[in-house]
Amino acid sequence: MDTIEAVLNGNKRSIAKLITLIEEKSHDAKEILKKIYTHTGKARIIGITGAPGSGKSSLVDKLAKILRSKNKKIGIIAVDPTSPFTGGAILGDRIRMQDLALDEGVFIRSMGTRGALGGLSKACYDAAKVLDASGMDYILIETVGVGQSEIDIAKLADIVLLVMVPGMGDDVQAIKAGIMEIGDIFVINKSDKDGADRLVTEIETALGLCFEKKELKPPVIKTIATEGYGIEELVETIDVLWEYLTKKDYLKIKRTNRIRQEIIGLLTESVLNNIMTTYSEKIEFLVEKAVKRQIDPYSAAEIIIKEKSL
Ligand SMILES: Nc1nc2c(ncn2[C@@H]2O[C@H](COP(=O)(O)OP(=O)(O)O)[C@@H](O)[C@H]2O)c(=O)[nH]1
Ligand SMILES: [Mg+2]
Repeated sequence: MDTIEAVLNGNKRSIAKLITLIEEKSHDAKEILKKIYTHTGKARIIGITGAPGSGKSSLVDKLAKILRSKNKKIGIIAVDPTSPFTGGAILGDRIRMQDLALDEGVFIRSMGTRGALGGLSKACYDAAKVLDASGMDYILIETVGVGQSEIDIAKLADIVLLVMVPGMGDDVQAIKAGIMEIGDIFVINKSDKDGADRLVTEIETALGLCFEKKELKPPVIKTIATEGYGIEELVETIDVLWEYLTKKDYLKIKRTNRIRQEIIGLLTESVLNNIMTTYSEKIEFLVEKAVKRQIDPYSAAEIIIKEKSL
């Protein structure tokens, strides 16, 4: 069980290997994850989401550098819906983050979204656990904002930074689409462009309506990631929000929901797998019958459930 020791000691090669095992859904990975679980729960998991090109990677890079100057250990996971080896954006990220990658206190990994329904995969969730157990103080998870992944990141992260840029035209739509609800902090990046102040006002107005009765309205921070402007303020805002979430037990509630969802998800997967393997022929037989309208789908499902006597 050297791997466990090495991972807990923050050995980057062992961490990388374990994440690969997780991606391959290896049985060993599951056994190791069981054993390291008690060492998780200390890292602050920060999700960074927003449209492609909004500057998420640039922000992550600058955030990581400031956190490093405070001697914090950082894990970075870049989730991309395309293969990590074909995406030009990821290549760009690699080059940009090269100096970070050489830093002993930083671990960077890009992961695909395969596995989950177009969203953040279970593997990403487990990889975050590995980084957490390995002693990272912060885990920054960047996801391309294309629908389901934003919702998933909100479930996975303790704090979600929603990145928006002025002049994209889709900002108001995002507000309408309810994506606003997942942001704990709104980052208006590319504030060097026209319309940044107008976007801030628009978002603050929308948030004012959403959060009328709630205690804490999500802060809105202007940044220029390429120049490092606003990043110190962003780090401070994250810290203040962290204190608040901890003091009010909100963090505990959020994490409790996350763990409950995980257990229910595992149960669902296991029960379903079990049924599918044991009753695949019977299910096919019932499918044929339902196609011929000799049985309805409800009764078909009930027959299987009764056989299984769940
Ligand atoms: N003008 C300006 N450009 C930026 C800013 N932040 C990032 N960029 C540029 O926007 C492009 C996309 O940035 P990237 O971080 O890869 O975005 P991502 O796709 O959201 O990860 C890059 O060319 C960056 O240099 C900013 O604050 N202002
Ligand atoms: Mg990126």
